[in-house]
Amino acid sequence: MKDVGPLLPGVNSPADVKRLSQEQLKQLAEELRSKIIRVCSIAGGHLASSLGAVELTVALHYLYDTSHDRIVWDVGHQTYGHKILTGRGDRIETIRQPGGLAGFTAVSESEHDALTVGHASTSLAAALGMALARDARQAPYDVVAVIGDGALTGGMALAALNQIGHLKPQMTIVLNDNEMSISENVGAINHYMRTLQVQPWFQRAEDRSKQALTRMWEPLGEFASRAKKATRRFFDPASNNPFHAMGLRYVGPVDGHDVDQLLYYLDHIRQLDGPTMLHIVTRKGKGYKVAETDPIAWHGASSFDPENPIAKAASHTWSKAFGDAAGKLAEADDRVWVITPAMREGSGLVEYSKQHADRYIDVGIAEDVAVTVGAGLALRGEKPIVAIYSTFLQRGYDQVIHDVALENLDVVFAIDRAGLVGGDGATHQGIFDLAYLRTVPNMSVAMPRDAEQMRGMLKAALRIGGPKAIRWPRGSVPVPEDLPATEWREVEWGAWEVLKEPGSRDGAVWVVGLGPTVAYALRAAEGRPKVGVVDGRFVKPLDAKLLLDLAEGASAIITAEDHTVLGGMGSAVLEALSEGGRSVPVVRLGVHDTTVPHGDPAAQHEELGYGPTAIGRTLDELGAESAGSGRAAETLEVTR
Ligand SMILES: Cc1ncc(C[n+]2csc(CCOP(=O)(O)OP(=O)(O)O)c2C)c(N)n1
Repeated sequence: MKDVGPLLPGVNSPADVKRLSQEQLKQLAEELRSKIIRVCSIAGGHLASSLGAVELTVALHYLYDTSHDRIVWDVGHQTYGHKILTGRGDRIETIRQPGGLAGFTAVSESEHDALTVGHASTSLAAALGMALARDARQAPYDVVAVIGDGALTGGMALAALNQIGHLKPQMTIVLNDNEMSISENVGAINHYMRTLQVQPWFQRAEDRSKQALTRMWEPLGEFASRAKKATRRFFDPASNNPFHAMGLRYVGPVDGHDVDQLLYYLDHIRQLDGPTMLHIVTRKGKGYKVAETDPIAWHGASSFDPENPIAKAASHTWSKAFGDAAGKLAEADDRVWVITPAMREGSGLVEYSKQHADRYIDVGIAEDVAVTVGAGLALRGEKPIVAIYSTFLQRGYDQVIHDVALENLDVVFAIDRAGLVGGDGATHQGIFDLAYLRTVPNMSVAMPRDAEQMRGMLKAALRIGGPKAIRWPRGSVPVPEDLPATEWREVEWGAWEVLKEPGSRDGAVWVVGLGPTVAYALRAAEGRPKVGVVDGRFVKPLDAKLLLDLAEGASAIITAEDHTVLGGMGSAVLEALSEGGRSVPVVRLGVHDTTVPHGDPAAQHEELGYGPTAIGRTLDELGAESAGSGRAAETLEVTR
């Protein structure tokens, strides 16, 4: 078969993929790979995972028709190839950019995206639901779930397998095993999968597998006894195979970069009854040397020069400041532990994990487990810090209430990525945690405005005890002085801080900021004598005494937060004013009951009305103009 030039420009839909010959698919996969590298080099993205799934993507689109068949990609971060093959090639360069394609699959983006995702481990449950719906309506479509070995560590995925093996609908589960989560994968199933690949019978069985597979749907009686044995071994390789034990047919492991093999197995499996797991082995970053060598650095890449690729690592981030702080706290107290649900790199814990390996736990993508392991440690007198992203703590909410808060246990929640997060978009926005945490009895919720305060809060939280949540945003922060934890100044728990006094408190407009909005408020208040600025760094316990003092004589209070206003800091302020019997107009700035897509956070803060310019506009509306602007104070209108 001779090449017919570049294929990708002529492939704008799955129908175009199907028009190619099977021999051309390898070339299509390579072209897809080059395009993904180029796209990620421009603006970054989930490079390594998408490269590893290229052959699988091509094979799936060759066999299935995603305008009606449902392919449910777990997390959805590996779908750059899928997006290109499903009519989005012309916009793929906009991925994760403001107004561009989403970084994950999204039902609202394309009919070819079966599920809106971003969080891991949901594919199997969703695919089960789809298969049940199909069977209830006797509809003629196929359901395929694609899940990585990392995502399989999530309890949701395992619980869904349990149901799938019980209900046994026809479906294919592709287990894309590259031995990696973002960092090296963890857990007992992961270990089991490693042993599976080195068993000598596997090599022999793989050689015989095609023959065995062909015979799968022959009447059982026709099986020759040798073929029967080979089939059994390949399909259910060991009696203790956990997937087999859960009621699934298991096939594999198979080379996930061999399009012919993938087509062969996928095509046969879809003709079998019930659920079948096809275990494929792939290499994360496949086909791009740097990404293959260092898939951790290239999991989520920043822009790079494709000729001279160097993975950029941000240096002075909040995450790094936390990791350093955790290391110092663990040095000072041997009861301090750090638990991460599969986010070692993102949470700044690489150094910590080496220095304090005996008090570091990566539980896999299992946020619920992270929280309750913390509870267990605390019950035995240890001092756990659960390091977790705001958006992922949503997965551990019941555990926060039920396992930690009810007994007022000493668990510190170190919450990263609080606020808008940028390219990851709607599924990852950390804008709900204040609301869901401050309603929990015994829980404290705080947000530092700089890394020194973060350290002071962590230190105080560990000393005081009880459930304490400390949150910070994504992004950079100046590095604080390098001091041992014993020399850090604790932040007074529950105390707000006045950062700018107005000319007179009488008739003043106060802006209460939180984290990044503190700096915004200070900027907006510059040159405005009527305006005072407060750091509302404790949302719970709120500094009600100071708040009520400030409210006395104030003409208005503005709260600004990188969070939904429903249940957030502004709501807490309103509640405290109401309970304290103070009546003062309050304008709450923040996210107003809406989803927020991917974008540039600073620009979005302005658009959503709580960036520095937007706060300034609100101050103008409230009659708190700059000195000398000459505009008279107008009737107060609380518009937001
Ligand atoms: C609930 C949840 N926790 C954490 C993450 C962050 N995360 C994104 S991808 C990923 C690793 C997934 O590994 P795997 O499923 O094996 O896919 P691979 O990238 O290796 O192809 C993690 C931990 C997430 N998306 N969702």
